[in-house]
Amino acid sequence: MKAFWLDNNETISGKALRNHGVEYHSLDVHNYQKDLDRIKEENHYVSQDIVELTPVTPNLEGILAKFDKEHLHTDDEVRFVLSGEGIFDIRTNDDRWMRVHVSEGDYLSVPAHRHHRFFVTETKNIRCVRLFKDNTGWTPIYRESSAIAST
Ligand code: LAC
Ligand code: NI
Repeated sequence: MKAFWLDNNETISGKALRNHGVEYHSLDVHNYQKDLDRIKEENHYVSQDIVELTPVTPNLEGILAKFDKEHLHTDDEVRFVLSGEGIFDIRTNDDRWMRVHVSEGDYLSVPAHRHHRFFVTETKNIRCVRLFKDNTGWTPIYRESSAIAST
């Protein structure tokens, strides 16, 4: 994990991420289920699946075009990266952007109702475990001003 402020490039530690409400851990990709089970119990996450994006994912560009617009969810956005890498931009409560590069072993939870956006890197490859609090679906709510407030 490597995180920094988009407005001044200063580094953000895992502890600082947590202070801004973004849970971060480093877990073993070869032995993670016990840790995830504990996290699920503590945070009332009840379901788990795996999501993967690769250069041959059907409609990859269409999918990425949804993720890279600033949006929020009514559930936490929980991702544990099994392989590949990605970039999360996450707003603080006072609207600063934190840029978080995640790769193998990184566990990240963007709190519910927090604006964020997501990009893949040049490799266009990421495989993640997702955790959810309920099974009602995963619908992004786009920020109205997203088109003009993207920086
Ligand atoms: C999502 C991410 C990628 O909504 O922000 O699934
Ligand atoms: Ni999202």
